[in-house]
Amino acid sequence: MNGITLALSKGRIFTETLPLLAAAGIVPTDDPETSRKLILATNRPDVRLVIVRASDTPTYVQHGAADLGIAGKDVLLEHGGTGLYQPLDLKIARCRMCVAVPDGFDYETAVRRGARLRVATKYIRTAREHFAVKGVHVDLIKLYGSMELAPLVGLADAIVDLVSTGGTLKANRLVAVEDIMPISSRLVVNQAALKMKREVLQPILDAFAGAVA
Ligand code: PRT
Ligand code: MG
Repeated sequence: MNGITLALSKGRIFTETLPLLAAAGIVPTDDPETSRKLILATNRPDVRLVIVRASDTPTYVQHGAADLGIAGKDVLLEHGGTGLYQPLDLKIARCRMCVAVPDGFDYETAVRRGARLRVATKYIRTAREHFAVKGVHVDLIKLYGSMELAPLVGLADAIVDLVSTGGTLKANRLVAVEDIMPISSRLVVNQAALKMKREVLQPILDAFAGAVA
């Protein structure tokens, strides 16, 4: 294909990317929230969008199935970033990566005593790194969603998860006890595509950069 393919997940990333696309003169002709199509056309015949699971975006771009994509830093850290050029923090879909425990659980004391903590998370790599640096012994339990449930039913002592409004933690009587890092979404570009398709890609990257600034 001569044109370019942009990988996006639906939901917050798609919604918050629309203004950036508009700045690059790109308007999708379908709405992924209502259409079941996974390949969406745009007003530009040389630009199409593919709708993928958020955690799959780096994989599509790494293999060149998409030339560029938009993915959360959380997702990129777990993927590792192989084969990806990451030129731009788009500052969208912002949140924080946190450690959270049930309200009343004495996390500080547990850590100080060197207790072995059971931590449930979707973000194994990030969590392993965080606790290794702190010298805290953990047993990591991989989950794919609804991490907030794990401490409530005795699967884990703590979770590592994303927090934006804090509403989900509150509703489940959990409290954030550590901030691991701020998270936002990044533009990722296939390294080979950047060389081969620079003429089409560069103006889009520039428009995104202009819209973010
Ligand atoms: O939903 P799916 O399982 O397909 O994948 P996903 O959850 O990875 O995708 P999506 O579309 O929900 O999120 C895409 C990206 O948005 C993530 O990779 C993050 O970079 C970013 N983002 C920003 C968030 C949040 N804010 C967020 N609040 N991703 C998830 N959440 C979840 C969080 O995990 C927790 O369960 O929302 C809940 C907390 O929200 P508050 O507002 O109650 O604090
Ligand atoms: Mg989600």
